[in-house]
Amino acid sequence: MSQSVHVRPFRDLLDSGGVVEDPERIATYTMDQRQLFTGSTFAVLKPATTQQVADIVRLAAHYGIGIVPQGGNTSYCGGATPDASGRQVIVSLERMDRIREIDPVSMSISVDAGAILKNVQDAAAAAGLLLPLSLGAEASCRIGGNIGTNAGGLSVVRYGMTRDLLLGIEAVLADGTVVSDMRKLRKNNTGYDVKQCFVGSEGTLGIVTGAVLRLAPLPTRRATAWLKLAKDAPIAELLTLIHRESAYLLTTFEFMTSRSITLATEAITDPPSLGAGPGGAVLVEFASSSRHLDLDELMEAVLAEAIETGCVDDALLAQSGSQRTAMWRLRETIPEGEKRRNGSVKHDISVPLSSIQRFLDLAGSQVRSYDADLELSVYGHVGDGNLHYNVLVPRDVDRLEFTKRIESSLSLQLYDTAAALGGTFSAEHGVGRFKKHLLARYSDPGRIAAMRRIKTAFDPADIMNAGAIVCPMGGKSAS
Ligand code: FAD
Ligand code: 2HG
Ligand code: ZN
Repeated sequence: MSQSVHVRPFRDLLDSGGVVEDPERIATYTMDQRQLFTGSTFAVLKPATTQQVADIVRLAAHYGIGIVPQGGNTSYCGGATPDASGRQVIVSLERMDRIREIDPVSMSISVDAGAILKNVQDAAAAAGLLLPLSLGAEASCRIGGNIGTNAGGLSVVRYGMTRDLLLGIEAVLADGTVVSDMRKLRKNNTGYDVKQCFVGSEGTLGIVTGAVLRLAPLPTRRATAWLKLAKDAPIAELLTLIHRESAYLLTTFEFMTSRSITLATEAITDPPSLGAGPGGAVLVEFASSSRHLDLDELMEAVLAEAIETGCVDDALLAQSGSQRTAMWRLRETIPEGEKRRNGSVKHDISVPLSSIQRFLDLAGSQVRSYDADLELSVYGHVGDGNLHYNVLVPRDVDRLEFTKRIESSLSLQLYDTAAALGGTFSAEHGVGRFKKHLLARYSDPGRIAAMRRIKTAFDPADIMNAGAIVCPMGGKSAS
């Protein structure tokens, strides 16, 4: 089928703003966030309503055209990128970005799936509430993408991942059926929890068009501290102490090695000089909506106890909003710092918290014996047992070649180690196209069989994001 034959039926369905055919504009949608792979498509479709999404899906199914849903295209595993066949169309939700309703009493917000995360946070804040999902890409990623990847981020230790925030959903299935379940109920045990099927499904089961998200009281008090860790500080024990003593007010526990901090520092024009101890640094935050609590006092007491244990060499409690912002900026700029250098080979691993130190020790020796000259940038959401154990691409080498080499050798050793400790090769970034082979390598066959049955039930013809995660039963390969 020629390109124009592909696109014609969609042109009839959407207004002119709803079909992008210009190759230059298309190119901005077909390259993945890490610039590792460029796919191909004949058009980007931008529906404005759920009905249009359903019509697109029906047409695509009729013509045997594949669909790749896309939000902000900030994901790391190539799940939002079409394959090279040119037979998949991108459906971008960017025109569906409305805040539908805020219910301050039920503490919920209903939105279109194309709403930008930051805009949803702001709308909630304007109503005195918090959408407790926060990540470095929040100014570009969209709620449908957050649901598609089950995004985690910087406050999971207190509020959980996207999965934990989802109360209701609206989605279009692979045959155009609309699932309309935009309820804000906290309790609803009426059979299978269908909305949860879409969480982490990376566009392979349907297109999410709307969501109801759980909100929390907006913190009015915060205490933010930068802890410099002693050599070989037992991070999990430090976390346990801080968690226990924080009266459930701990919202963030972010670990950073000094190399990661330096990378961020180099990427900031006027960087704060916070530094790290020999064991790295941790950003800790307590937050509360109560005006009756003195969080600084609580944090000071907790930090004093942490210093007494010998885990922490030194701690700085933010004395002003700008000091707090500077601490956060340093943490959030690490991915940008890596990118500016020449990128990194990313390992988004998680292990049970009790094994985090063991992972760091074992992985460190694996890297040293693989190539003692390799540089690492290790940081992450240790409060959730999640480390970004990234290998920096040397400045003077070809990034793609280096990435390929590391991913086919050292990465597997690191993932083996995580797996042996009961961990995983993808904590929060998903599987997409890039990590499909890892799913086959590390997942229990029964689990993969169950996933393939779910895929088959939702999308037997493999219309929805074929090539990501798993294929249906009877498809080309085991996963
Ligand atoms: P996209 O990249 O557009 O899509 C992601 C997947 O979801 C794709 O498979 C796509 O097909 C599918 N999808 C998109 N929209 C829909 C829809 N409406 N219906 C069904 N499927 C859909 N991630 C974290 O978890 N934690 C972090 O801390 C974090 N920090 C980041 C920091 C930076 C600087 C960057 C660049 C990325 C970061 N990410 C992080 C990764 C990324 O931002 C998240 O995965 C995010 O949830 C992706 O949202 P998106 O809208 O960009 O989705
Ligand atoms: C973060 O925690 C993101 O900042 C990005 O998940 C991780 O770039 C990375 O490896
Ligand atoms: Zn992360």
